[in-house]
Amino acid sequence: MFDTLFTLKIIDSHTGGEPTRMVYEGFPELSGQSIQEKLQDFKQNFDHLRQSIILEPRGNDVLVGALLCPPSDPRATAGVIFFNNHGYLGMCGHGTIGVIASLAYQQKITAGDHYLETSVGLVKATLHDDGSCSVQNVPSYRYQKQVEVQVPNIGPIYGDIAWGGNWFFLVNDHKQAIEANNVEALTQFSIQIKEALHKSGIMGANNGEIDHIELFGKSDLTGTNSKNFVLCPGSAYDRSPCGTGTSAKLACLAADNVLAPGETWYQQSIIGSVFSASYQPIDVLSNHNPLHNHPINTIIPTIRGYAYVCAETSLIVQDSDPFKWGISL
Ligand code: PYC
Repeated sequence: MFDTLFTLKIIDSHTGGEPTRMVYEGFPELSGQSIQEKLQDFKQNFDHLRQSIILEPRGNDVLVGALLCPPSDPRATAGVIFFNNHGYLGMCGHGTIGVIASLAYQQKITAGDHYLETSVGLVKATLHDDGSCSVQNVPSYRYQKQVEVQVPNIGPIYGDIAWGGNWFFLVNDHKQAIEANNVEALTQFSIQIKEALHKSGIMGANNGEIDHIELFGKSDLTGTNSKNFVLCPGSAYDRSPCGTGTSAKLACLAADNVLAPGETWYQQSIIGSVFSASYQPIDVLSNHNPLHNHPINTIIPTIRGYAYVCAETSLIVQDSDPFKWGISL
């Protein structure tokens, strides 16, 4: 007898090379009204399903999961909980673009504006006629400028702490080559910074853990402003320019008065994919993020990119499978 324990229907896509696995059927109903409440239920009672969906042998360390849930906000097309090999993400820019492309593939949405409810606020995603998607992200801001962290065997590193839907430490001055053939060294360097931040007790507002490290270098593609390397929680690097990381970058550029509202910033990723991005000051738009008071210089970023659908399939988990909850080393 075939001992199927459960089956989950998924659509895989990638946004600028960074994969998203949208789970749209088969997941147990989560308790709670808001996505934040549902996230708590997911964490407490179904974390083994996160591992089964994301970890090998069904997934991999680069993958970001996006569980669709009923939204509590009547404006939203869907609620979405983002997760990866390490745990849960507040917002995910590339993941939002992936979800929109997947919903369009399923013919559940057409071109136009759509809202998604995330655990850190409502985001507006606009599917354009050319297939690209603009994400108007949650309010983003720089929390602290040029914070010093002493990194063992490296020395002092200075970076900005900014919120873009996740917490980032953004470093311009690092003497590393931001090149695709240097990702191993960049990963180790960024892990050391992250560990040093943690050991030094350096955090975002409200003790938010800084779980993304973003290094910047000169872009090598005409028309782009910058190239980045983003270390995600779980130690995989973002193949895309990172939607929340680009939002955090815009917040720093806005705070430094080097990018005007409405001006476009082209952010290149370590593998060469590009997001275009711009912002409006918070008072221009009335988005609301309940998790954060809005400090001075808060902006509403908009990130635009393309996602492509790669697979539509079912994950099958057999009860007798010794790796039914993934391989966690
Ligand atoms: O695009 O925001 C993003 C993201 C976060 C982690 C991976 N991608």
